[in-house]
Amino acid sequence: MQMISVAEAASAVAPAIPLAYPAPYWDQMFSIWLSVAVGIYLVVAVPIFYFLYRYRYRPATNEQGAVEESGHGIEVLWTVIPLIIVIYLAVQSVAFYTEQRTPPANSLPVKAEGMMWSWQFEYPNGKRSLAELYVPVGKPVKLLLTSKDVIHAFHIPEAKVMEDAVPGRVTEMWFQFNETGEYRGYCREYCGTAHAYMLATIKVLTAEEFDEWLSQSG
Ligand SMILES: [Cu+2]
Repeated sequence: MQMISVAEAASAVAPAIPLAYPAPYWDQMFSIWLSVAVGIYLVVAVPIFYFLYRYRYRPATNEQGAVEESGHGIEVLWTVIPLIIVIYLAVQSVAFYTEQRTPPANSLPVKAEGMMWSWQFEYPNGKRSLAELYVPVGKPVKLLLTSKDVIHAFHIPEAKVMEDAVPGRVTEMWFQFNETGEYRGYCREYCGTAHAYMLATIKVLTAEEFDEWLSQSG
């Protein structure tokens, strides 16, 4: 029960409506791992300093350390407790990872093709855009990535998501913005001279604006 309350505490800290998904899954996972790590650190480090002082060297009184004969109980305890913690972290991580990697069923599929040195996007009705990715607010978007030449990677810092764009292969990632505005997508795999300028502007529109943009012949 102690373990679950750590997760609950971490999720309670996250803002009600985050700017972009799947960022909160990473943030929650980070909070959980940090809480567990700090807890373990305190359990280990605080007694170390106490024992350093408690059993410090004193001439003539304790020059020979006592031999402690302890039962199996303590060994079982320090094996079972870490085992439970590790199993908890593994199960929790797989759950968050699965959510971060699995596009929701109602995702808008958009093809993204990387090339030296730009991004081209193609929407379900065949409309294309270059270096500008138009998406509706509050709706998950599934990017189907590939590349025309070398390996690139598409990265959206606000959504804390990144995926390689590999020639001859289709990879996928998903994200969702909950506020309209303009955000940046970056190429995050070094791909040559103009790699640093291989950006995409993500234009997050209202649903109406997006439908209107999509229906205009471009
Ligand atoms: Cu690139």
